[in-house]
Amino acid sequence: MRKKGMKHTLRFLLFLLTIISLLFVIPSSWTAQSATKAKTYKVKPVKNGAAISGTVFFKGQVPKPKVLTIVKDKEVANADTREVDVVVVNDVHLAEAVVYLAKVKAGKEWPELTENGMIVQRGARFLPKSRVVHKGVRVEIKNMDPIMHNIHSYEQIGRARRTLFNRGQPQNSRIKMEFKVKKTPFVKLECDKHDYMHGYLFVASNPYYSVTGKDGAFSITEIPPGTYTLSVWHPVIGKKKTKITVTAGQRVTNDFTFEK
Ligand SMILES: [Cu+2]
Repeated sequence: MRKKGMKHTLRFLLFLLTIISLLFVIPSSWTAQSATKAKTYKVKPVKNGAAISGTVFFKGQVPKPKVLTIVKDKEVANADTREVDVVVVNDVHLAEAVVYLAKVKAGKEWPELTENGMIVQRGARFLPKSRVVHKGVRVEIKNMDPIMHNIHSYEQIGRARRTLFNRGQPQNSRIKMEFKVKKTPFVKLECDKHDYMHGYLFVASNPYYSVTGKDGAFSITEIPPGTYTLSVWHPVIGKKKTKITVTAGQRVTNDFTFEK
Protein backbone atom coordinates (compact mmCIF):
# COMPACT_ATOMS: atom_id res chain seq x y z
CA MET A 1 0.00 0.00 0.00
CA ARG A 2 2.75 2.46 0.96
CA LYS A 3 4.70 1.67 -2.20
CA LYS A 4 1.64 2.36 -4.29
CA GLY A 5 1.17 5.67 -2.49
CA MET A 6 4.80 6.64 -3.19
CA LYS A 7 4.35 5.78 -6.87
CA HIS A 8 1.30 8.00 -7.03
CA THR A 9 3.14 10.88 -5.36
CA LEU A 10 6.08 10.47 -7.73
CA ARG A 11 3.80 10.40 -10.74
CA PHE A 12 2.02 13.48 -9.50
CA LEU A 13 5.34 15.30 -8.95
CA LEU A 14 6.48 14.34 -12.46
CA PHE A 15 3.20 15.61 -13.86
CA LEU A 16 3.59 18.88 -11.93
CA LEU A 17 7.17 19.31 -13.18
CA THR A 18 6.05 18.77 -16.79
CA ILE A 19 3.30 21.39 -16.44
CA ILE A 20 5.69 23.90 -14.85
CA SER A 21 8.39 23.40 -17.51
CA LEU A 22 5.80 23.70 -20.30
CA LEU A 23 4.60 26.96 -18.77
CA PHE A 24 8.12 28.36 -19.00
CA VAL A 25 9.43 26.74 -22.17
CA ILE A 26 6.52 27.22 -24.57
CA PRO A 27 5.95 30.96 -24.15
CA SER A 28 9.70 31.74 -24.45
CA SER A 29 10.03 29.74 -27.66
CA TRP A 30 6.88 31.38 -29.01
CA THR A 31 8.15 34.89 -28.37
CA ALA A 32 11.56 34.02 -29.84
CA GLN A 33 9.83 32.78 -32.99
CA SER A 34 7.64 35.81 -33.41
CA ALA A 35 10.62 38.11 -32.84
CA THR A 36 12.62 36.47 -35.64
CA LYS A 37 9.57 36.59 -37.90
CA ALA A 38 9.13 40.32 -37.35
CA LYS A 39 12.78 41.05 -38.09
CA THR A 40 14.07 38.75 -40.77
CA TYR A 41 17.26 40.74 -41.40
CA LYS A 42 20.23 39.53 -39.34
CA VAL A 43 23.28 41.62 -38.47
CA LYS A 44 26.42 39.70 -39.39
CA PRO A 45 29.83 41.41 -39.78
CA VAL A 46 30.84 41.88 -43.44
CA LYS A 47 34.55 41.51 -44.22
CA ASN A 48 35.87 43.01 -47.44
CA GLY A 49 32.38 43.93 -48.65
CA ALA A 50 31.56 45.50 -52.00
CA ALA A 51 30.23 48.99 -52.72
CA ILE A 52 27.81 50.33 -55.32
CA SER A 53 27.66 54.03 -56.05
CA GLY A 54 26.27 56.18 -58.81
CA THR A 55 24.03 59.07 -59.78
CA VAL A 56 20.30 59.30 -60.40
CA PHE A 57 19.63 61.51 -63.42
CA PHE A 58 16.42 63.12 -64.56
CA LYS A 59 16.23 64.34 -68.15
CA GLY A 60 13.36 66.26 -69.66
CA GLN A 61 10.55 68.41 -68.32
CA VAL A 62 10.47 68.30 -64.52
CA PRO A 63 6.87 67.66 -63.35
CA LYS A 64 5.32 70.75 -61.77
CA PRO A 65 4.08 70.43 -58.19
CA LYS A 66 0.35 70.14 -57.55
CA VAL A 67 -1.08 73.32 -56.05
CA LEU A 68 -3.85 72.66 -53.53
CA THR A 69 -6.23 75.24 -52.12
CA ILE A 70 -6.26 75.50 -48.35
CA VAL A 71 -9.71 75.96 -46.86
CA LYS A 72 -9.49 74.45 -43.39
CA ASP A 73 -7.19 75.73 -40.61
CA LYS A 74 -5.60 78.38 -42.82
CA GLU A 75 -4.15 80.16 -39.79
CA VAL A 76 -2.15 77.04 -38.87
CA ALA A 77 -1.06 76.32 -42.44
CA ASN A 78 -0.24 80.03 -42.75
CA ALA A 79 -1.08 80.12 -46.48
CA ASP A 80 -3.92 79.99 -49.00
CA THR A 81 -2.34 77.27 -51.11
CA ARG A 82 0.06 74.37 -50.66
CA GLU A 83 2.43 72.88 -53.21
CA VAL A 84 2.65 69.09 -52.96
CA ASP A 85 4.69 66.44 -54.82
CA VAL A 86 7.58 68.84 -55.33
CA VAL A 87 10.33 67.22 -57.43
CA VAL A 88 13.85 68.51 -56.75
CA VAL A 89 16.08 68.35 -59.83
CA ASN A 90 19.35 70.28 -59.91
CA ASP A 91 20.62 70.49 -63.47
CA VAL A 92 19.89 66.83 -64.35
CA HIS A 93 20.43 65.37 -60.86
CA LEU A 94 17.42 63.93 -59.05
CA ALA A 95 17.37 64.49 -55.28
CA GLU A 96 15.34 62.58 -52.65
CA ALA A 97 15.37 59.26 -54.51
CA VAL A 98 15.94 56.07 -52.50
CA VAL A 99 18.36 53.55 -54.01
CA TYR A 100 18.27 50.15 -52.34
CA LEU A 101 19.01 46.44 -52.52
CA ALA A 102 15.91 44.31 -52.02
CA LYS A 103 15.74 41.04 -50.07
CA VAL A 104 19.12 41.12 -48.32
CA LYS A 105 18.87 38.63 -45.44
CA ALA A 106 22.07 39.37 -43.50
CA GLY A 107 24.91 41.86 -43.39
CA LYS A 108 26.05 45.18 -41.93
CA GLU A 109 24.62 47.07 -38.96
CA TRP A 110 21.58 49.32 -39.33
CA PRO A 111 22.48 53.01 -39.56
CA GLU A 112 21.13 55.51 -37.03
CA LEU A 113 18.13 57.45 -38.24
CA THR A 114 17.91 61.19 -37.66
CA GLU A 115 15.70 61.62 -34.56
CA ASN A 116 14.99 57.87 -34.74
CA GLY A 117 12.86 58.46 -37.83
CA MET A 118 10.44 60.80 -36.04
CA ILE A 119 7.62 62.34 -38.06
CA VAL A 120 6.43 65.79 -37.02
CA GLN A 121 3.17 67.51 -37.90
CA ARG A 122 3.78 71.24 -37.75
CA GLY A 123 2.16 74.09 -39.66
CA ALA A 124 -0.22 71.41 -40.97
CA ARG A 125 2.67 69.69 -42.79
CA PHE A 126 4.44 66.37 -42.41
CA LEU A 127 8.08 67.08 -41.62
CA PRO A 128 10.19 65.91 -43.28
CA LYS A 129 7.94 65.45 -46.32
CA SER A 130 9.71 62.19 -47.14
CA ARG A 131 12.01 59.98 -45.12
CA VAL A 132 13.31 56.47 -44.54
CA VAL A 133 12.18 54.42 -41.54
CA HIS A 134 13.22 50.88 -40.57
CA LYS A 135 10.89 47.89 -40.77
CA GLY A 136 9.84 46.45 -37.40
CA VAL A 137 10.69 49.68 -35.56
CA ARG A 138 8.07 51.90 -33.96
CA VAL A 139 8.37 55.54 -34.98
CA GLU A 140 7.40 58.56 -32.91
CA ILE A 141 4.75 60.77 -34.50
CA LYS A 142 4.40 64.20 -32.98
CA ASN A 143 1.63 66.74 -33.40
CA MET A 144 3.06 70.18 -32.59
CA ASP A 145 0.06 72.12 -33.88
CA PRO A 146 -2.73 73.64 -31.77
CA ILE A 147 -5.27 71.60 -33.79
CA MET A 148 -6.27 67.96 -34.24
CA HIS A 149 -4.65 65.93 -37.02
CA ASN A 150 -5.57 62.47 -38.30
CA ILE A 151 -2.61 60.64 -39.76
CA HIS A 152 -3.66 58.02 -42.31
CA SER A 153 -0.88 55.81 -43.67
CA TYR A 154 -1.18 53.64 -46.77
CA GLU A 155 1.06 50.96 -48.21
CA GLN A 156 1.28 51.68 -51.94
CA ILE A 157 0.92 48.53 -54.01
CA GLY A 158 1.11 49.53 -57.67
CA ARG A 159 -1.94 51.69 -58.25
CA ALA A 160 -3.74 50.19 -55.26
CA ARG A 161 -3.19 51.10 -51.64
CA ARG A 162 -3.85 49.49 -48.29
CA THR A 163 -4.42 51.31 -45.00
CA LEU A 164 -1.71 50.59 -42.44
CA PHE A 165 -3.22 52.75 -39.70
CA ASN A 166 -5.59 55.66 -39.34
CA ARG A 167 -5.20 57.61 -36.11
CA GLY A 168 -6.68 60.83 -34.84
CA GLN A 169 -4.11 62.82 -32.90
CA PRO A 170 -4.93 65.72 -30.54
CA GLN A 171 -2.86 68.90 -30.42
CA ASN A 172 0.59 68.78 -28.79
CA SER A 173 0.71 65.00 -28.45
CA ARG A 174 2.96 62.08 -29.33
CA ILE A 175 2.20 58.53 -30.44
CA LYS A 176 4.46 55.63 -31.43
CA MET A 177 3.51 53.58 -34.47
CA GLU A 178 4.97 50.85 -36.63
CA PHE A 179 4.54 50.83 -40.40
CA LYS A 180 3.68 47.18 -41.01
CA VAL A 181 4.14 46.97 -44.77
CA LYS A 182 3.73 43.56 -46.40
CA LYS A 183 4.32 43.79 -50.14
CA THR A 184 6.18 47.04 -50.82
CA PRO A 185 8.39 49.48 -48.88
CA PHE A 186 6.43 52.50 -50.18
CA VAL A 187 4.13 54.41 -47.83
CA LYS A 188 1.99 57.48 -48.40
CA LEU A 189 1.00 59.70 -45.48
CA GLU A 190 -2.16 61.74 -45.55
CA CYS A 191 -4.21 63.60 -42.98
CA ASP A 192 -7.95 62.86 -42.98
CA LYS A 193 -8.61 66.30 -41.48
CA HIS A 194 -6.50 68.30 -43.96
CA ASP A 195 -6.51 67.16 -47.59
CA TYR A 196 -3.46 69.33 -48.34
CA MET A 197 -1.12 67.36 -46.02
CA HIS A 198 0.93 64.78 -47.92
CA GLY A 199 4.07 62.85 -47.06
CA TYR A 200 6.03 59.77 -48.09
CA LEU A 201 8.00 57.05 -46.34
CA PHE A 202 10.33 54.32 -47.48
CA VAL A 203 10.21 51.40 -45.02
CA ALA A 204 13.62 49.73 -45.32
CA SER A 205 13.75 45.98 -44.60
CA ASN A 206 17.57 46.01 -44.57
CA PRO A 207 20.24 48.72 -44.13
CA TYR A 208 21.39 48.59 -47.78
CA TYR A 209 19.85 51.84 -48.97
CA SER A 210 20.99 55.37 -49.79
CA VAL A 211 19.02 58.58 -50.36
CA THR A 212 20.25 60.88 -53.13
CA GLY A 213 21.30 64.40 -52.23
CA LYS A 214 21.21 67.55 -54.38
CA ASP A 215 23.87 66.05 -56.67
CA GLY A 216 21.74 62.93 -57.29
CA ALA A 217 24.55 60.76 -55.88
CA PHE A 218 24.14 57.61 -53.84
CA SER A 219 26.49 55.09 -52.25
CA ILE A 220 25.77 51.68 -50.70
CA THR A 221 28.68 50.05 -48.85
CA GLU A 222 29.67 46.84 -46.99
CA ILE A 223 27.69 44.60 -49.35
CA PRO A 224 28.27 40.84 -49.02
CA PRO A 225 29.34 39.37 -52.41
CA GLY A 226 26.40 38.13 -54.48
CA THR A 227 23.77 38.98 -57.08
CA TYR A 228 21.16 41.59 -56.15
CA THR A 229 18.34 43.67 -57.51
CA LEU A 230 19.38 47.32 -57.29
CA SER A 231 16.29 49.56 -57.28
CA VAL A 232 15.60 53.26 -57.25
CA TRP A 233 12.36 54.84 -56.07
CA HIS A 234 11.18 58.42 -56.10
CA PRO A 235 7.67 59.03 -54.71
CA VAL A 236 6.64 61.22 -57.66
CA ILE A 237 8.93 60.16 -60.53
CA GLY A 238 8.57 56.38 -60.14
CA LYS A 239 10.89 53.40 -59.94
CA LYS A 240 13.47 51.41 -61.88
CA LYS A 241 15.54 48.34 -61.19
CA THR A 242 18.48 46.36 -62.50
CA LYS A 243 20.30 43.09 -61.65
CA ILE A 244 23.80 43.56 -60.31
CA THR A 245 26.56 41.16 -59.21
CA VAL A 246 29.33 42.22 -56.85
CA THR A 247 32.45 40.37 -55.69
CA ALA A 248 34.45 40.86 -52.46
CA GLY A 249 36.08 44.27 -52.18
CA GLN A 250 34.71 45.40 -55.56
CA ARG A 251 33.53 48.96 -56.21
CA VAL A 252 30.85 49.19 -58.88
CA THR A 253 29.27 52.25 -60.49
CA ASN A 254 25.64 52.10 -61.61
CA ASP A 255 23.72 55.18 -62.71
CA PHE A 256 19.97 55.46 -63.25
CA THR A 257 18.27 57.80 -65.72
CA PHE A 258 14.62 58.81 -65.71
CA GLU A 259 13.34 60.53 -68.83
CA LYS A 260 10.01 62.30 -69.22
CU1 LIG B 1 -4.05 67.45 -40.34
